[in-house]
Amino acid sequence: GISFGLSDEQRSIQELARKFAKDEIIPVAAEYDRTGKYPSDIIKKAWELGLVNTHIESKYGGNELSVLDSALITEELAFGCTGIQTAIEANNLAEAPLVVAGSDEQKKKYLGRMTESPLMASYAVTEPGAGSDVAGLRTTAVRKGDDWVLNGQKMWITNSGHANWFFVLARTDMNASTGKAFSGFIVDADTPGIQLGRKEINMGQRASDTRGVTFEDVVVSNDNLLGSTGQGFKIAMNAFDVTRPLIGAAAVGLARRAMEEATQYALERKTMGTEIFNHQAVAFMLADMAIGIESARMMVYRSAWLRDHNIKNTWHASIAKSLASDVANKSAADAVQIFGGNGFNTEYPVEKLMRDAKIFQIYEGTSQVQRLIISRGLADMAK
Ligand code: CO8
Ligand code: FAD
Repeated sequence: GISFGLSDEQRSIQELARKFAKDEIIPVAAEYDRTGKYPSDIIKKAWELGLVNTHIESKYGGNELSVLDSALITEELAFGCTGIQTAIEANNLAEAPLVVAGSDEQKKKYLGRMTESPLMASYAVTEPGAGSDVAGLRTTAVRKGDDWVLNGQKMWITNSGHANWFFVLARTDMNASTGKAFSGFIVDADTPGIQLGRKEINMGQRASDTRGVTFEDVVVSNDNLLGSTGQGFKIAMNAFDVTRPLIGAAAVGLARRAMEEATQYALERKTMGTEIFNHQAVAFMLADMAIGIESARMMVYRSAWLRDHNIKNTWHASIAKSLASDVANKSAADAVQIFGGNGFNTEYPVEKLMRDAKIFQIYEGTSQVQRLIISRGLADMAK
């Protein structure tokens, strides 16, 4: 049957992450945003508490948390700062292709090392010429004896300046259909031929590290091919089934922060002889935030739960991700509105929330791509 309750263990994970956000992230978030400094020290502390790499199996040293458990952590970290949370979450994304398709040897080697020390990893799919259209990727991998040789350029790769290894999607067949034309590789970051671009200066989530990465005659052993040749596109998509619910959870965390900041402010700020909370136009903006947050969180939990029960969740993950992203953007923009002039100023926390929120509608599949997946699902159901 349906239960909306969290177990004692889930509540304690949530509490741990909430306390971590309060003590370690919130006090320094504005500073990391201002400087764009990479939060290695915070990530290390989070790693020590088991808040990073949450879904690695216990036999490789991980906590083997479910997607739903991970969502609880993600929402709390994002409440603190989504720039820092994205840096942490990008490890889960990079690891997801290994979790879904890695061999025991590959998992032991590459997931095992993530649990032994606080390393970072990156998921390198997007290119300068192809983001939404993954089938349009131009990076190639050509077989040479026991190795593959990779050439191409990736763009917007989170954590890449600090990554120990990359998941890389490359075309291995020029003629095959999308589902068979690509292969996924694990590539050590110190392999000759890899060149990192500069840290990009982004609108928000500025503590996170995003760069272009060039692969020039990068030799990768066939041992590092994930699954079999031609499976890469499906592996890359399947990884999103794990991580899109978590992007939704992060967006919910940001929206909740906006709601709590704006509620507090509205209860204190006075105009026309009363707290602005008593003006219905203001109170109803807060009510709309609550409606959005509660609904989006339910979809996040549902899409995560489906995945945890081995039920295909692609459609629900897209609904959760797009709904939560839109809720985060509306909530953050309305929080700025409620703060009035102060909302527009960096001395107050909400302008950062508005800048940070925008990327949720872009990365891990834009809001349009999510609607493409959702509408295609409707057509399939109607057939
Ligand atoms: N699971 C398994 N297989 C799948 C899935 C899936 N979820 N989805 C599609 N497939 C299969 C299809 O069944 C099909 O198989 P077959 O050929 O056997 O019939 C094959 O893959 C091709 O599928 P489509 O025909 O649907 O392919 P399209 O070319 O039409 O493309 C999309 C589909 C949906 C448009 C796809 O290209 C897409 O998802 N685009 C968006 C890309 C994206 O999300 N990029 C994100 C990059 S990562 C990122 O942004 C990280 C941000 C930082 C995060 C850090 C953490 C916070
Ligand atoms: P485009 O695909 O060119 O899209 C441009 C516009 O057209 C968008 O509004 C889009 O929704 C719309 N559009 C495109 N196709 C369609 C369609 N068929 N129907 C309707 N509308 C459409 N990628 C990684 O691989 N790894 C990462 O770690 C990573 N991290 C990122 C971090 C940041 C900060 C950013 C900005 C991006 C990151 N990305 C990463 C890339 C991200 O996933 C892409 O930017 C995103 O998928 C969109 O691709 P694009 O930028 O090429 O836009």
